[in-house]
Amino acid sequence: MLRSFSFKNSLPFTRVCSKSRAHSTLPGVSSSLGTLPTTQSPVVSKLSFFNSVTGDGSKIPTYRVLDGLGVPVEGAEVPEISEQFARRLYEKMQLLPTLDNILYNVQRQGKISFYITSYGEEAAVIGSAAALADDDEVLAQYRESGVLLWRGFTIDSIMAQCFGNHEDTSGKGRQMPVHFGSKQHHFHTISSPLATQIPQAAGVGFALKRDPGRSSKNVACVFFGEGAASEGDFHAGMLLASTLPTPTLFLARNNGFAISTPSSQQFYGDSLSARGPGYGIDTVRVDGNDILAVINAVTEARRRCLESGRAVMVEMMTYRVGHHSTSDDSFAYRGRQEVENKKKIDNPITRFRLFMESRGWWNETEEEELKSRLKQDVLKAFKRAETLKKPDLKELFTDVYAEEPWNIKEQREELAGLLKKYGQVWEPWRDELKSFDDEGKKLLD
Ligand SMILES: Cc1ncc(C[n+]2csc(CCOP(=O)(O)OP(=O)(O)O)c2C)c(N)n1
Ligand SMILES: [Mg+2]
Repeated sequence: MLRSFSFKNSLPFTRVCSKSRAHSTLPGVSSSLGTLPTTQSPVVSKLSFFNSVTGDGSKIPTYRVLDGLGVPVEGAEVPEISEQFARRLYEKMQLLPTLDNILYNVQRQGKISFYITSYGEEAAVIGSAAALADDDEVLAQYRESGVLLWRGFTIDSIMAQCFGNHEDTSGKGRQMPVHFGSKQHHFHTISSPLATQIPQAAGVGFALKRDPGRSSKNVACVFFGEGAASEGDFHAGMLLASTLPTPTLFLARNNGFAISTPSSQQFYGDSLSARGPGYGIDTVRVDGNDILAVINAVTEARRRCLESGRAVMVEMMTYRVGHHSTSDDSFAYRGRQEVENKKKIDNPITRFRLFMESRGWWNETEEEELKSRLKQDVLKAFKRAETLKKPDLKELFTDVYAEEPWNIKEQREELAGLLKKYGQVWEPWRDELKSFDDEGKKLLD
């Protein structure tokens, strides 16, 4: 077990022992008055309010392994990773901005409708993925495609989903770009309404607990932003997971913004970490731009989750360097200089690269080779994806219901009628129909 950082699961006047909860009193307060009959709460005679998890009013600390220049901080335990593993981490971190750069521009060219980048959050996402088992169930928000990449989801599959072509086997082209899902990779399909994945994850944790083949083997891991944590669903999910209890791992990406709303307007207390102990959940705050800190924290959090069968939370402090999405211009609400500074001072990729260089595991030539290879791979996949046809048009009406309801039938028949009438005579439709595998013909059967 790691000793150099601690999880919090108590208010100031209690201490958590490894198995049972022992309670001492606030400094200077006598506990000789015993406890209430209904709880273990010690009775005191001094009126005292509290508003801090640390007890002394200080902020919950942030766990770090590497400093901003990739040098281990004093007393830190560097996880024992091999050169090969470090290279895999680095390559996947670099793949994210390569994909983001190209797909952002592809959206700007009007070839896909939407895109969301992971800029600045590469360590939080790849580090978490690396600390999980590949068959842990992941319920993501939308900025975590790196988990899929870590698990072997291919660049072609990323493109297929974004273009909605017939290789998008999970969504069959019916989802917005970035709404990835893959049963094979234990990655539940992203849903746009914020925070819905959080109570769902508590339920997935419950299902795992009830499955003899997977209980004590897998966790349900849920990613969410600090903005999503302002939704009621966050609290419902935390409560459910902590009381049932279920092995649910809460991974919060605190990246400073919910579109244009800064995190300072999301909470008044000590951010998300302060909420964990309120639900009796072991919690730790970590530097989310330090991949080694993320790996240590998530590894230990997952271990606790499995050992106790209870929820655990990790809050990863990071910064959203990119715009919220292709529908946003973040310079309307934050300064360019602030973003430029963050890119330089706290860059998660540079930090890890410097660490690797200090071990003799990386150099300038390899850096250039990797970047050029990744760019070629992504461009090749993009060019291929845009030539592939979309799934059959009739797939638009399938899969949601076991039996087709009357309103879907009505819509399907209406479209079939319009296609019969205009499909071959109206040029825009004739051209558009060619982009589907069945050219719309199966709808007319
Ligand atoms: C219920 C709901 N309300 C609003 C939105 C619009 N929306 C999409 S993303 C977002 C911000 C979420 O911020 P955060 O959870 O911090 O995640 P981040 O984008 O920073 O990764 C909002 C408000 C939505 N998708 N769903
Ligand atoms: Mg955010």
